[in-house]
Amino acid sequence: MNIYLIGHIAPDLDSVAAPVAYAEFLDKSKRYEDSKVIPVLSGDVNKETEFVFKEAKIDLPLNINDISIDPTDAFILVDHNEISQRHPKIPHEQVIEIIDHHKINIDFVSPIRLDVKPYGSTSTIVYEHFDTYGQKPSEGIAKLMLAAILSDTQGLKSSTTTGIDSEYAHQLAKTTETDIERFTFELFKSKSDITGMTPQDIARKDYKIFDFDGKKVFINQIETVEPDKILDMQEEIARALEEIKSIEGAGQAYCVVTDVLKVNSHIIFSTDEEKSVAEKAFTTQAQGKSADIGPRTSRKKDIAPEIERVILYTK
Ligand SMILES: [Mn+2]
Repeated sequence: MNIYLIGHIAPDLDSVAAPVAYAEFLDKSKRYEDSKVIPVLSGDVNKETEFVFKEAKIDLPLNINDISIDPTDAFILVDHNEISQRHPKIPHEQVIEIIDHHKINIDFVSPIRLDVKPYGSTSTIVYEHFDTYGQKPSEGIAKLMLAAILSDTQGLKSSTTTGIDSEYAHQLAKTTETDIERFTFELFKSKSDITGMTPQDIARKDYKIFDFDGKKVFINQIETVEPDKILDMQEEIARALEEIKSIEGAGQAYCVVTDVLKVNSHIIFSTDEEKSVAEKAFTTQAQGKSADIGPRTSRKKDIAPEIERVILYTK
């Protein structure tokens, strides 16, 4: 039997790096000795992920669409747990384990292994396994985990960053002889690259679909060192959000543009309803199709809960 490790749809770096790193840990620790542990992709990778895997000299995993799943195979969900963020090819009853750092929203009929911690990245939880069980990651895997921690925590600056993220990032930087500041800037640059992307691609660059009490809400986030490039396209992005809503069957859609150097975000929306939700959620005043929402840079901690609160409250 195969055990597939997989991140969320529209995978970001952590969602690709953590499954690959965790697969190495599971191999070394022999937890599932009778099975083959195989990381797989839930979708196309972004430019940052491409850059990091090249730097670490590690091959990208296969896409889940290119493998055939046997009823005896099992799945480990990495960096997500909600059904709305899960690849549709994953059979619910074949999930045996979840390793994640997001809010829990699950319902299983039988017991599964859960490893959920409020750290800045899933890769931090994975490295904690190596550390706790006295296993040493290979150099490439160490680099992947370091990159994912720095990426998810916006260079250890986001509000989700914990002391453990910082401690482990420094340990990994030491073993891989990496300069954290310089590497973070390279990650930011590769994240900001929108060459060849349409407004629709931009509006889907790093999205999550949330279920707020039965209402589907699409929230995309773009982390960039050049926010004006995106904000200048707000009309086109607003139109793309409209198309996305009808494709995804979502009631509302937002695109958050985060300036990772200034630690500040803007939110782009398309309808008056969304504008009013954004203004209430972040006590701000919209201008055109966007609003400045201040130093809120974590979607799961600073942004999604505020939108959810307004949607539930004004229901
Ligand atoms: Mn993550």
